[in-house]
Amino acid sequence: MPKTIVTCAITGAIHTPTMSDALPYTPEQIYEQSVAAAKAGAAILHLHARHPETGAPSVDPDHFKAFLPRIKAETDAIINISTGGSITMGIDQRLAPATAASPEMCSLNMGSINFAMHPLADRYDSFKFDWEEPYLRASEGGIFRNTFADIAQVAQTMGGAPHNTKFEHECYDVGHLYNLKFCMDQGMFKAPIFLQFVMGVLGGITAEIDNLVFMKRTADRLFGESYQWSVIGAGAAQMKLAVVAAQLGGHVRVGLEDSLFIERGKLASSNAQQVEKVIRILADQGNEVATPDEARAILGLKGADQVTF
Ligand code: KMH
Ligand code: ZN
Repeated sequence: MPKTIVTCAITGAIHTPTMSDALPYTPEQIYEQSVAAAKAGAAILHLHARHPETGAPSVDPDHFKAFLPRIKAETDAIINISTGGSITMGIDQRLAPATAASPEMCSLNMGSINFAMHPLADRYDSFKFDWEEPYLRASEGGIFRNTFADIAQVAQTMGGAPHNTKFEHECYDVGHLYNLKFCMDQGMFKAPIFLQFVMGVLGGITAEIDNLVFMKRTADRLFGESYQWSVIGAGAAQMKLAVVAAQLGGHVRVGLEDSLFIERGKLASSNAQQVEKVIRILADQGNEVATPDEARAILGLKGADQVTF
C-alpha cells in the first residue's frame, strides 16, 4: 500500500467566524494553526487568507505574506495556495496570491457549480460580523465560476515556467473529471496529476461511499496509472470518506475549511486536532503517512526552495 498524504485545509472561505471560535482568520492564528497541523503530520497545507479584522475571505497577497514566510521558516510542509478564493471573486483576483507566492502547489477548480452555503445561515440567530449572513445567503443565487477559459488561464499562468506549480484539481462532480480529461488531451497538465474529489458541497456530488467509488472508477478509466487522488468529505462526511479513501489507495484532506467538527455535534478545537484524529485512524488501519518530502516525490513537486516567499 503506498503512503498516504494528509492535506490540511486551514481556513477556506466557506465557514465564518460565528460558526466556530477555532476557525483561524488573523495571520497569527493561520500561522499558529498551520504550524501545529504540520507538526501533527499534515504534509500539505492548503491555504486561503482572510481579512485580519473581520475574517472575510481575502485574496490580497499582503494578507498571505503575513503568514507564509513564518510557516515556511518553521515547517517543511508543502504550501498549497487556493485559486478558488471565494465564490464571489473573479479568476484574475483569485490568481493573485498564487502568482505572488509561486507555491509548490495551488488548487484548480475543474468546473462551475452552484456552490451553495445558504442553508448554513439558518443555523445562527446572530452573527459576529456584518458580512457573514449576506455572504452566506447570496450563495443561493451565485455561481462558482470555473469555465474552460478560466481553467486554461490558471493552467497557463501557474503550470509552466516560471512557476511550475502542481495543481490540486478540485472535482466537485463526475463531469469535472471529464473536463479534466479534455484539458489533459489538450496537453494542459503533466502526469502525475493530483485529483481532489470534493464531496458533499451543496451543488456538487453527495458524500456517499458509492459516489466515491464511482468517482475513483471513472478516474481510473480516464487517467489510468497517471494520477494520484485524495478526497474531501465536506462536513460530517470528513472522517468517513478519509478512512475509505485511504483503504482504496487514495490520499486524504481534513481541516476546518472542510469541516468544523471533530465528531458528531462537537466542534473541533483546532486543525491539528483533526490531523491527529485522521492519522490515528490511518495508523489503526495500517496506512503509513507520507512525510512532506515523500509527498513531494509522489506528486513530482518542484521543491520548497523554488517558492517566492
Ligand atoms: N473549499 C473546498 C470545498 C479552492 O480553494 O480552490 C474547495 C476548495 C476550493 O478548496
Ligand atoms: Zn480551498
